Amino acid sequence: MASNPILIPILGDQLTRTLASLRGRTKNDSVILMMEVWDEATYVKHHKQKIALIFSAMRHFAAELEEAGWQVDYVKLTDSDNSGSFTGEVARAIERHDPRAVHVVEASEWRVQQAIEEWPGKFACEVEILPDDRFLCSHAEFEEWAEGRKHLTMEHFYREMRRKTGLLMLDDGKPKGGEWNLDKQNREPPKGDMDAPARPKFEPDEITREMLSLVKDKFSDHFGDLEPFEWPVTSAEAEQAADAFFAERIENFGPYQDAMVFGSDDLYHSMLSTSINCGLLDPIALCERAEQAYEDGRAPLNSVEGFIRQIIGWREYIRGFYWHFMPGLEEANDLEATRALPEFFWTGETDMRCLSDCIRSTKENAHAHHIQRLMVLGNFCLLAGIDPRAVQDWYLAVYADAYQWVELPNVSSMILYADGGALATKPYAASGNYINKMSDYCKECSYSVSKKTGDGACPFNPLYWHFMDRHRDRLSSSHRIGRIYATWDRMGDEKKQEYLSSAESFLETLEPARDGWARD
Ligand code: FAD
Ligand code: DLZ
Ligand code: SF4
Repeated sequence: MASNPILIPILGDQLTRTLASLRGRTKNDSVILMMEVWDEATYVKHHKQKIALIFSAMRHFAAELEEAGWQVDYVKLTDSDNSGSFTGEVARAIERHDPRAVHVVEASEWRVQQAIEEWPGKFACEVEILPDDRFLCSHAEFEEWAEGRKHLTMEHFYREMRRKTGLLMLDDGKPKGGEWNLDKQNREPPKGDMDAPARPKFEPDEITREMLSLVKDKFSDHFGDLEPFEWPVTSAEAEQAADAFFAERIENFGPYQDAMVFGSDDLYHSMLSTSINCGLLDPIALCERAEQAYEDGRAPLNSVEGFIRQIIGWREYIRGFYWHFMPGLEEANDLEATRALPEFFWTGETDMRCLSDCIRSTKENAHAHHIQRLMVLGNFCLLAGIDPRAVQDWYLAVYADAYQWVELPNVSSMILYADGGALATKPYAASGNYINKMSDYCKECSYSVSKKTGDGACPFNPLYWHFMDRHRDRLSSSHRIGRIYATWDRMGDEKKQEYLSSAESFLETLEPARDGWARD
């Protein structure tokens, strides 16, 4: 290399060939730095598959860059001098390469971005922090949109993103099909024989097998099954997974988005979040493919609009929301929930069939689909009043697609209403009735979903009213909830007391999780 190079650190969720820090650089004026570091692998005790996935994807990405002629300085977890942190490793790389500047793309997470922002003061060379333009909406654009709004309504943001991208838009500025949002068509309960085509599973190659051994050796006390390990770990594999989704599952994605079937973990979901979030897939390109499926007559508008809304609506909104409310969001606990997370969240050992199936899928796949995360696991945490910090740690640790920027607003704001309604206008609270309507869980559960109180009653039933009753002062002002309190008020005192004491008896049976599951 003729003169001092540019040092380009690439983090584990920045595995994108068109990353801003790589654009415009030449292969002989830059050194790429990738770092497996203990801090990242253990700030929560991530699911074993999540660590194997990130490390394997990082090593594959480094190998591809090298193959293309880039100089990559790759620090392995087990290198004897590894300092264990991004900052420590950049400092060591500066000593090795004497760069004229460090060019890094901003971190997706607050914790890491705080560390990066200290680099200019710490290092002698120039440090340039570039915006992550893999997201559609920049921080400044979100702030501009949020400015002066009483409520940050996702639907309004989503329409802006539709206009900005032109996705599913007509030339006259109207939405294709005449409506912006077809969610009402996307609430079909499961059919008797839901036989969704299986997603492609990827056989571990030599690099992945090495990572599986590493995880077995170093992270055996972390939650979750390591094998079978079937995630895509390269952009080529991730594209294959996307091809299969667009060929076989998008058609039914919309209608069955909220359906749950015992033992069926993927249904018609894309299963692409792990690849999108670490940078192997371009989210906007996926939306364009979805629109093409509609134009070609291969998928109905409700499926395509639903998919596009999840990505340019929810995913982008959640990211903007995170940066808007951090750092306070981590501490938010508007409903003053203090109960410990139950031990069964880590073991799956509960007689509640819905919860045990969602936790089984989480343990086996490092994945559960959205409605399981929201209306089974999340609903339980909300109704039982579990401490938001414990719930955050659990969701961040157990899902292979979890990074704090996307996990925290979904947990704190969407499921726990811990931010007092900044995201949702009312809590996503439901009794067993909802789960029974949208799944086949209840048929063979040892609890009875139709029984409201007492022995054998579905615990969600009394928990629902216990939640509503204990938060009445806080929630009754919402016009969307008034009807529910009217129902409660029509019940006699005796019935109300039965609900409350059933819920309390159930809550007393919950064994708190032992220390050490989520953090050392
Ligand atoms: P699909 O159902 O196929 O949806 C397509 C894509 O839309 C997803 O891949 C994802 O990129 C995006 N998407 C959908 N819903 C959301 C959402 N609410 N927020 C952001 N993006 C969304 N998603 C994560 O990527 N990481 C997380 O850590 C995460 N934690 C969650 C925690 C809770 C409590 C809840 C309720 C949801 C969470 N989600 C999270 C959102 C959603 O559950 C997952 O994105 C989805 O299950 C991933 O599976 P899929 O790729 O098959 O998604
Ligand atoms: C999730 C994760 C893990 C487990 N390990 C690493 C790592 O060792 N090196 C790395 O660069 N990234 C890792 N990641 C992803 C990072 O946590 C993620 O890129 C940042 O937190 C984003 O802010
Ligand atoms: Fe879950 Fe209640 Fe149905 Fe059992 S009866 S599966 S606990 S909702």
